[in-house]
Amino acid sequence: MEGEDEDHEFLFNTSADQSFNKHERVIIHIDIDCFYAQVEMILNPSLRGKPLGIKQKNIVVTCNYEARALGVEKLMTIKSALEKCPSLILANGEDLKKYREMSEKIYQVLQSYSLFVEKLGFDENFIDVTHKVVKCPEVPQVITGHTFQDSDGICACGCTERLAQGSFIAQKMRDRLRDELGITSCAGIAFNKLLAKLIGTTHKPNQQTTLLSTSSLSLIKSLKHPRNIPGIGSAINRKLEALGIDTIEKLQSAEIFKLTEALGAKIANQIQQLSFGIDNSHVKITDRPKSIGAEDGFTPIRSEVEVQKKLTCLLDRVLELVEKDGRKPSQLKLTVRKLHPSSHSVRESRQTTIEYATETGSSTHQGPGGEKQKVKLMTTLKNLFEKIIDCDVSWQVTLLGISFSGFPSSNSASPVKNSINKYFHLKASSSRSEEPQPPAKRGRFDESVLQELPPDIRQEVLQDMQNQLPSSDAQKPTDFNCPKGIDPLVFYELPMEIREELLAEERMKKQTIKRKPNNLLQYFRKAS
Ligand code: TTP
Ligand code: MG
Repeated sequence: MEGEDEDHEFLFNTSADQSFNKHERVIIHIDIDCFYAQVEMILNPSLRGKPLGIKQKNIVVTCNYEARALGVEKLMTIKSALEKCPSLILANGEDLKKYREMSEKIYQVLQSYSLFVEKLGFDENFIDVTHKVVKCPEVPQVITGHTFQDSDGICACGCTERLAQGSFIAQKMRDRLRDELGITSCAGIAFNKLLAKLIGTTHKPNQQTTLLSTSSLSLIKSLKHPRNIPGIGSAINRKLEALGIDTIEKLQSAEIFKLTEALGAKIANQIQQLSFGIDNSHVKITDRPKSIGAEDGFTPIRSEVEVQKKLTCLLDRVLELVEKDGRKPSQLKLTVRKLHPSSHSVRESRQTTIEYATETGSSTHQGPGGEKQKVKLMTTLKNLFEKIIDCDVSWQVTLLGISFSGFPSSNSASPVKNSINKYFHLKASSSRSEEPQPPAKRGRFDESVLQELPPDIRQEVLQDMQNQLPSSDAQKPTDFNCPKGIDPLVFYELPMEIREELLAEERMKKQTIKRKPNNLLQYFRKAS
């Protein structure tokens, strides 16, 4: 999202990996156009073509581009927005459920292109498509969409060709979002996350822009003030201003010891590198929590009525979190801390399977459906409590905790899992043949091992596995496995069986085995 004022955790960790200093990577940043407004227009098409604002309390958090043309801006008060545009239609945007659901669908579409998708808020995603980029000289080098280039210089490392292919992939992603979900978006394509995010905003709405690496410094300088660099929020900015640093150039030439004194070494280094457009951070695969819960500790309570009061409050809090998360849990756990007569405490938990209804009528479970569900859940909690505490003898409790888990994982059918399986199968396969292996021949891998790894290590493992994929993996066309004379991007779009057939033809040709002319190969050579 634009316009963030807080210093959030660094999205752009510049110290991550110096080997990325060249322009090896291809990163796409996708930001949905007027996100909440688009969702409202999809749900109610009669709003299309009319100026529409989405309100939360007395603020217009966003508005469609018709309203923007009439002077309405994001984060205006409703009063000023209506002064600018009296015909503005206002939709209530306080129930986030529909936006969250669309956000999830967008994420799923993007994940079908690359395992490396990092979700940022509801409507932004970074996608690393480096591994999708074909190292074939015959690939079209034309950039799809706009190009940001302020000089004639072209980098010799091959990044322009890679970015051109990235722009082609970005267009495909955006086309799919439009065709499948009816959503339009903007994309930025560059060799790092920071630059991809920045360049994507230069042509809006429903457009995409590619930044050539030779122009990255001028893009950064065009931001003018350091506060316009994503990652530099108001707190850092205040400290920079106190040092008299109010332009990008001043930040670039600032003495590092002065920056370090004010901000600490880590941030000082990071922001100075950002001011040169350097960002080596990885696209981190977005993880979701395995459980959602809350606990409450208190002075000892001894009656079931008090327990019920506490659990009702806790349940309300946790249901709100579950609702915000948007997934449907299948397990409910109660944790109780019992105070023994000898005054030592013991924690004990019990868990059970639940039927959780997602359509409860309101995001805060206040509707009739929500009330019914709460009553059912309270009964379940009471049963769990009675399994932990024998209510017939005296007892004291000093903590209660509720947690939901057993969410339908992104795991079972999602493209992520499939991709992870694929990579592990390949890695674990004893065969290092250049030929694509049928799934049955591939090794098996316990995926939980991957899930247990810390995110950074997991990222490295996945990256490493990608690097080790046999070049014949049909998902990853390279100059080695794309038949000569065929546009690899055309090749990549073909169904797997056709690709395998083409590769088989090519191999046979190489082995100079006499056979009749290859019609399939001829066809694609002509077509591309
Ligand atoms: P943005 O991507 O900043 O805005 P947008 O998608 O509406 O418009 P643009 O075409 O310029 O990208 O934010 C995404 C959604 O987040 C937005 O639709 C509404 C919501 N939002 C807030 O809830 N609070 C905020 O302060 C902002 C800026 C956005
Ligand atoms: Mg947006």
